[in-house]
Order: sequence, then C-alpha cells, then structure tokens
Amino acid sequence: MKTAPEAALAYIGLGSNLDNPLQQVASALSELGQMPHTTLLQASSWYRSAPLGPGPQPDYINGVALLQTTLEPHELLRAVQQIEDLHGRERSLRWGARTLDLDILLYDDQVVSSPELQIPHPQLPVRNFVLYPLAELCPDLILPDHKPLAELLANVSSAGIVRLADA
Ligand code: A4P
Ligand code: MG
Repeated sequence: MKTAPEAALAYIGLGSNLDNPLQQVASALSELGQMPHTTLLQASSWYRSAPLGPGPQPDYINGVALLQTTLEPHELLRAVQQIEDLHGRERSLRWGARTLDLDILLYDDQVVSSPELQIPHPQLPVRNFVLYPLAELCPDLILPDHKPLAELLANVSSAGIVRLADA
C-alpha cells in the first residue's frame, strides 16, 4: 500500500488485566482502526504476561498494533485516551490493574518530550511484553536513538510471557 506523504506510522502498545482482558484488547484493536484519519495496518499476536507493578494483580494480555495516521502525536494521544475511557479505564494507581492501557510506543522516528507525552515510550526498551510483539511486526526496526530493536530484544528475558494465538 502506498503511504500518503504526510501520514505517519505509529506503533501502539495494548494491555489489559481486568474484565476479560482478551476481549478488551481485541475490541480496542478494532476501535483503533476506526479512529479518524487512521488505518490499522497490522497487529501482533497476543501475549499473556506477568504483571509488572504494585501489589498482587492478574496477568496481562499485551500486544502491539501498527497504525498509519495523519493525526499529530498529541491528537493521537487524545484519540487513544478516548478509547481507554470507553473501556471504563480508571486512572488511579500508577502501574496498577487496568481494563485497558494504550501506549504510543513510536511515531515515525520522532522524539516527543512534553509533560503529557513522551515518545518513544520511556519503558519500551526494557519491557519484554512490548519488545516481543513489536519484533513480530518489524524485526528490523531501528529506534530514533539508532538502537536496533534486535539489540534491545537480546537484552531482555522471555520470562513471564507466553504468546497466544494470532490476534
Ligand atoms: N503518557 C506519556 N507518554 C505517553 C505515551 N507515549 N503513550 C502519559 C501514552 N501515554 C503517555 O498514563 C499516564 C500518562 O502517561 C497519560 O495521561 C499520558 O499523558 P496512564 O496510562 O494513565 O497511567 P499508567 O499507565 O499507570 O502509567 P504509565 O507510566 O503510562 O504506565 P505504563 O508504562 O503504561 O505501564 N505489566 C504487564 N505485564 N503488562 C502491561 O501492559 N502495563 C503497565 C502500565 C504496568 N505493568 C504492566 C503493564
Ligand atoms: Mg499507559
């Protein structure tokens, strides 16, 4: 498919560990594809992952989607937050259990650093539940700081994650 010159490629991390997580991320995926000025190009498999964060909480379902969009990064953030809100997302405890989390992982090779938005997502380099699905979609990806994804992947363990069926 030909990419319009002004369109960006954005990778979105999806995660859920409450209220039927697999259903939450599956419907979020189709909602991402229905956002204005946006096309869903690809989705990774889903992964079950051990929770990273405070207290006992259920396992997560994680995956990554590739979007083509003409929304600017902050517009994209607002759009994905509307989808989180649709899923009854409550923003309370940092890294606490949630019905749906949508993180903008990458937006072309742009670096964004504002109080409400950091791209690349700061935790991307160290999270196996982000790196594995990302590598399914683009194994040769190079990050804006010129680090190859393959190098980051080699530095994380696969402990605690299991790939489920294709999304
Ligand atoms: N924000 C800044 N940069 C971004 C970005 N690139 N994408 C801001 C999306 N949002 C971004 O996020 C808090 C604020 O981050 C937003 O208002 C936005 O302005 P939030 O989703 O409301 O809160 P949070 O998710 O609790 O905090 P944070 O720091 O975003 O956490 P993460 O990094 O999203 O981690 N364990 C497993 N196994 N799997 C998971 O998916 N996820 C988390 C949440 C913790 N443990 C996990 C998982
Ligand atoms: Mg988040």
